[in-house]
Amino acid sequence: MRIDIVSLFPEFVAQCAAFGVVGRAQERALLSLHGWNPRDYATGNYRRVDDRPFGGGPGMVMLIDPLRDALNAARAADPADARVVYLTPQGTRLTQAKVRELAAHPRLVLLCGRYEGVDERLIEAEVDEELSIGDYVLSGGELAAAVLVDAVARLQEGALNDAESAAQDSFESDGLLDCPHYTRPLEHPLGQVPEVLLSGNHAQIARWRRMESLGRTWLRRPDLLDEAALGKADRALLEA
Ligand code: 6GU
Repeated sequence: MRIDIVSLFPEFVAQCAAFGVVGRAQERALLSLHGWNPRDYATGNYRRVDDRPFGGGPGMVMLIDPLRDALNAARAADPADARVVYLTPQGTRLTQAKVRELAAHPRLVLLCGRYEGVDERLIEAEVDEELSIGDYVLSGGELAAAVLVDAVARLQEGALNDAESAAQDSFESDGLLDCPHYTRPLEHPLGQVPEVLLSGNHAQIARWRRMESLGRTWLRRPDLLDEAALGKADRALLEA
């Protein structure tokens, strides 16, 4: 998968993607990242990329042309049809379902705004989809782009090692929160390891983990239970 980042700070997103699973995905050529800076397409002595908003008010708005030229340069760099995503708090909320959908595209262009926003005409003309990563304000789209890059990279076939993939399957497929995990040492001043995990009884262990997942989801994120893939046995536990 190829992802192009259009941003005043493309190196920032690249740095976020240099480590761990995402860095490895790049080493394995499952992901390639390319940055495009609107500043490089700005004209005039000052290389302006923003200006004051019509109608007045605080802050600056990003100019159409430098962004559009950077976007077109990104598009022209590869013939595959790119899905253009603008990261903005006005977008629809990013979910794992959306991540899965985007991860299946061979090519994404991520547009990061800075300042108070981007001229709306550019968004209307060039953007396929607007996404937000949550209900809080970031000073630019770069961190959101980095979040999206990480989430789609780890879904590329071969990005995760076997153990990571297995963990991913059990958690991601049913939409519940993960259960608690423990490792050595068995005895520790901070507490005990639940007995069942030492039993060697795999059916009991699976049942315990399922109960923990259901319980945590019920306590912490009851909203997820409406969408979760629950079986009859799960429903019986929750409704008891
Ligand atoms: Cl995508 N951009 C900005 N600037 N702030 C955000 C966001 C995006 N998602 C949540 N907050």
